[in-house]
Amino acid sequence: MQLTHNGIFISVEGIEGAGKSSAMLTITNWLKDKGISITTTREPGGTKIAEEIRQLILSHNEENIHFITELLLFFAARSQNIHNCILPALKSGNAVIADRFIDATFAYQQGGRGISEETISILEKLVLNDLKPDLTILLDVTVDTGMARIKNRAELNKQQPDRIEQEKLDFFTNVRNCYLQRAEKFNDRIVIVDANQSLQDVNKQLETILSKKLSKYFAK
Ligand code: Z5A
Repeated sequence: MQLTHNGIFISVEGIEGAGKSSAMLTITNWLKDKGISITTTREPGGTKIAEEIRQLILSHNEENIHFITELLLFFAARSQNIHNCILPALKSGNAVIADRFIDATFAYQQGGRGISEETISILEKLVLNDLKPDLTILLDVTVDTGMARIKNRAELNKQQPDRIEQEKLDFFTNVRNCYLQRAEKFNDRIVIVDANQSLQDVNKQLETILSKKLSKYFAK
């Protein structure tokens, strides 16, 4: 099957432990089965410089990172990702699948940190310049379930939480609520998946959404 336009841009969102990693894999395999070339990326990250900015954002520092500095760092990484990874891939006709994109900034920096929507929108306009995903999958999980999964994974891998993962439950509740509000506001683009279910059921939901939402991109 051929894409009828140059590329397709899909982002995957959700709080910690929502299951983004396995959803990325399911989406990739679904598109590959249709003969589509895939570029995967993640935010913050996706290019060498953006990955270096990621390290800076997520590591524990002696010096406090001000929330506006943090916001600018997310957008600096995103600018690199857009210009050096996402746009070239879309222009060559690939499907780009991003583990987080702009909705994460509204959810975490507006919902979590309390920065105004207007401030974030100014940077959105500057950096994205009207680029937006064709489809955003929001894996919605309760904060308790998400945190329990992360705790299990950390115990298994003997990992410490990163700088953002160590935030309190309230922070993640606000992040989740902001994601849900955006899903309501942009209901033509953002589709909610109930990620509290088993991996098998989540995958079924994903495949149904992909078939429904992406059929228009494939030639008969
Ligand atoms: N951030 C921000 O603040 N602003 C921004 O603009 C952007 C990001 C872009 C890095 O993100 C951090 O940056 C993140 C948001 C912030 N902050 N935090 N904290 P990241 O995406 O790189 O990191 P993450 O959100 O911490 O990823 P994660 O914890 O790995 O979440 P996940 O990918 O959804 O987790 P997972 O590996 O898919 O699943 C976690 C575990 O649960 C794993 O053991 C799975 O096997 C298990 N799992 C998953 N789904 C299920 C189901 N359905 N049933 C049972 N078990 C499951």
